[in-house]
Amino acid sequence: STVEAAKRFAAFTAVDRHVLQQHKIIGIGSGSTVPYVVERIVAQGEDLNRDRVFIPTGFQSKELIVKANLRLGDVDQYPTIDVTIDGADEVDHDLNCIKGGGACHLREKVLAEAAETWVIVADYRKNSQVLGTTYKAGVPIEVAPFAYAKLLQNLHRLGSPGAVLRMAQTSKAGPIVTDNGNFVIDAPFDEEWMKEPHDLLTKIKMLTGVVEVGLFCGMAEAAYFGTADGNVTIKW
Ligand code: DER
Repeated sequence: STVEAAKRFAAFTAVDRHVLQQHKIIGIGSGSTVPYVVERIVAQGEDLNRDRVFIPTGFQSKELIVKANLRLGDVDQYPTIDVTIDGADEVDHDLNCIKGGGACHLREKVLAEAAETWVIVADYRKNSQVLGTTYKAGVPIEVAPFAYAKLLQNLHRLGSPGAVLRMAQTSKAGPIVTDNGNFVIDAPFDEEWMKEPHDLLTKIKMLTGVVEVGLFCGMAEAAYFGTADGNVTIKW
């Protein structure tokens, strides 16, 4: 499909430009675009990859690394990472992102912060001006399970009357549980709020029981978007 081809081209372009010979510690994000990142890194050859270690951003990311026979490392062994490549749910004109559609944003943000260079790869659907325009499910917020009911009340009061606990739709009764054993609340905010994502991030982060917020502000070096006509758009 054009979306898959767009993801693949974005991932290949970003790897070719940002995963260079001298890079030894490489962070691998989560979602459906990063498998193409791993594919392109594997294609760089065993000689290069033998001296590298790959840091996952969750269970799915770890499986990708292991299945590709790449060397697995952990962020506590390698607190500084040369480059991390990850997906996003939406990216605004300033490279601020909504992340957490896959409920992996706590470890993703740890690796984004630990990376000298953090690069986003996505298809054209994620390329936006103001957050919330295309990704309408709300800001993903990882929360401590015993605090979720209080947090829903506080988020409703803060400005998200539509905030809800993320329920598993299929194959599990009850709420989604993250790799860290936490719940996720999806909190939609109106455009006024989403025009100031850093301010919104701070306000949400301060609420008791919040573990991490799926707003990544001022962290990305560049964003690569595969386009529907087989090209790539780059924001930096
Ligand atoms: O949850 C996330 O932030 C993931 O990176 C994910 O949402 C990225 O989306 P993708 O599956 O379209 O790459």
